[in-house]
Amino acid sequence: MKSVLVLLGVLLILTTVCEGGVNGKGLLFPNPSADSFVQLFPLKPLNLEAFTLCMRLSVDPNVVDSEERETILFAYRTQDYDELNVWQEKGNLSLYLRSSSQAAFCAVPLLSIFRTDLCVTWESSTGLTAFWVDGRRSTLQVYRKNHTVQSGGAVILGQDPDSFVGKFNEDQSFVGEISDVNMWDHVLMGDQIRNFSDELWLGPEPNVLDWDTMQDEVNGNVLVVPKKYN
Ligand SMILES: *[C@@H]1O[C@H](CO)[C@@H](O)[C@H](O)[C@H]1NC(C)=O
Ligand SMILES: *[C@@H]1O[C@H](CO)[C@@H](O)[C@H](O)[C@H]1NC(C)=O
Ligand SMILES: *[C@@H]1O[C@H](CO)[C@@H](O)[C@H](O)[C@H]1NC(C)=O
Ligand SMILES: [Ca+2]
Repeated sequence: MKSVLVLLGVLLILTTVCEGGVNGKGLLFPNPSADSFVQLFPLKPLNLEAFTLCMRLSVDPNVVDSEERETILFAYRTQDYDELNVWQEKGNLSLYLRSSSQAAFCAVPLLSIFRTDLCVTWESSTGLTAFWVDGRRSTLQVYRKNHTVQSGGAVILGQDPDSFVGKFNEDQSFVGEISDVNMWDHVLMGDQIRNFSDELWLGPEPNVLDWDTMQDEVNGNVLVVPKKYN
């Protein structure tokens, strides 16, 4: 019993639940790891027929841009599936919807030591998929037409879970900074996405993931970067 209590105490110290969210701050994943991650708690279940997912990213290019590496940028996994994952891998950005093998690939410039504003948009009715890098849109692709993203998963930054919030792999971990992870349940207009990139955001308020208000849970060696570094 005593050792259980000690273990519980250690777990409590390792896990910081931030009520009220990261509130505009950033997250620094300083080195590759198999146990540092941040779980985000969405405002509503992710059963989605369309989405816009945006975030700001800078990376350690010596690690993340090495030719053979796959680096997870965003993971949403249910018990059984990689439901919505975004990667940088072998020179492309990629979006996987309920698959670990079939993706929409996009050969945009690699992430760098300076901040990149990245948005991914997808809609079921047409399958149209785009990657937006610093407000510039990639060529549209058709991917997973008539698919629906399913609820019941966990949103994780920093690690790729191969099971529900588990089975992480250091070689796929994120190394760098992430902030402003926001998600809407529809495809925003190009002007709105460009304004996200220019930090002239006028709305609409994110209704699936809201970086300023959602709850999060920081695990392991992840630093919360004060707002003054924005
Ligand atoms: C990434 O892009 C390059 C160039 O467009 C392509 O040759 C390569 O096969 C792509 N990698 C993957 C994993 O699709
Ligand atoms: C779209 O998906 C729904 C649900 O999976 C299915 O019932 C329907 O037949 C599909 N429609 C087309 C046009 O594939
Ligand atoms: C984008 O920002 C500009 C400048 O603040 C504003 O005039 C414009 O209405 C915005 N566009 C959208 C679609 O929010
Ligand atoms: Ca994995």
